[in-house]
Amino acid sequence: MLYMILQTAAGPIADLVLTRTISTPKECKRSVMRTDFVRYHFNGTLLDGTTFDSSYIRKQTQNSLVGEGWLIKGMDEGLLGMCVGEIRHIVIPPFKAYGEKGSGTEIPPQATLVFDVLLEDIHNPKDNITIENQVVPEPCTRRSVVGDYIRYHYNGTFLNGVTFDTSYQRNSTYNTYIGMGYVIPGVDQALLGVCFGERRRVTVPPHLAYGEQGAGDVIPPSAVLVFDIHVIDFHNPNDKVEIQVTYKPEVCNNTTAVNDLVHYNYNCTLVDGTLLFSSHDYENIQDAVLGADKVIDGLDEGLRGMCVGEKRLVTVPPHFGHGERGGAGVPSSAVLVFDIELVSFEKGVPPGYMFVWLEDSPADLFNALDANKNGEVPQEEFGDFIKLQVAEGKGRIKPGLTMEQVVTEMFKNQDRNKDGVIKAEELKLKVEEDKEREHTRHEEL
Ligand SMILES: [Ca+2]
Ligand SMILES: [Ca+2]
Repeated sequence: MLYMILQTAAGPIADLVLTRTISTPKECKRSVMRTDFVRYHFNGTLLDGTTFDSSYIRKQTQNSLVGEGWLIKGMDEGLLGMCVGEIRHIVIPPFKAYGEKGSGTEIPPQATLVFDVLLEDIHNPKDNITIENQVVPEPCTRRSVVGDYIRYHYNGTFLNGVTFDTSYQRNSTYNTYIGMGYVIPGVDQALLGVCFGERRRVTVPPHLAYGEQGAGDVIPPSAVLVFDIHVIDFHNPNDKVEIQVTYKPEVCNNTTAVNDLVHYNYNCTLVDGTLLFSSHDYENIQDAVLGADKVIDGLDEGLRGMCVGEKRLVTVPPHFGHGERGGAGVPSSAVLVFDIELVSFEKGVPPGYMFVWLEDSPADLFNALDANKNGEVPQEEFGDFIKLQVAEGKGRIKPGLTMEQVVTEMFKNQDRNKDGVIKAEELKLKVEEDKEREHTRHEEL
């Protein structure tokens, strides 16, 4: 009845749009200005309470530019200054609504219109993305660039706070290349220049998100999207294994190389420090023959050139680790950090060898083997010879095996007719065997 009185009162008050805020949100970072684009819900009634239109009945928001003549004059005015989440009661005199003619069958001539408006969304067509709530971990030694591959978690909401999608529910990160159009432009932009572990909130206007079309049932047309992003890690497909020496003993004469048997301790974490594996999980110290595909390529590389007691942080991009598929306990495309310590190592021999000479082998090897010069070499004589070479530093056996295992294996190979002794015509160096095999292969070709 109050409005009846106002409407019939004399003077300019009849031309005024009356607004009354019913409810305001706790936070209001932005309010409606001319040229903004808004999405709102409304109930429109006549003064007698008859509903003439309702966005709730239509089940979609009213979407419009403000102050550009898309709406009736009274609504263009009445929406100004509203915040997302605000509910406003707006009373519009006929002069600023449909005037003397009314509209269709619903709105009679000279009708004052009453709207209850809930503002859902606001942006300006000139908006870019905005980034706020940034938390950047220290130190940040690297920032993402175009072409990097990133893993991140996100929570996606509308401006009204309603979540439309979240990676947390899926329990795995969202992974994508950056700046290559695989995600909406606003997010592509927001993922640039981030650090490992960084958190940021990005607000994306619809023209940098899903536009006027929206996306399926999930994103309404012209919706502003807010993403709370948590960067887990990123890498570039060109990244190499990164080795940082954290401790180097003063004396460092011998260093590890391919074929060596290394004994090491390690902790393997994600870049955020989440522990995945540790050598402390095992009873025995970890060992591996370098270059023998025993460990992932990145760790193999990180263990080379180390001296005993040295410590390193080795950062392994996924293409030198467990790749896009991940592995047991390793997320797909994850960057791994190994904190390693070399405990000891034994110099190795090339693949296929049991023993290598560290200096020239004797000119007449059989004669050297046949210590008692009886023309044949049983296993014991053979074993004594190999032990002597190792003791004198002239040769080296395959690490990880006992001398007995090596001698037995070598003897078996040389005693070709299996009569328990090696004769001069049986004896052949592995190098010569390999040459012969190579030769045969070529002849076959
Ligand atoms: Ca002999
Ligand atoms: Ca024999």
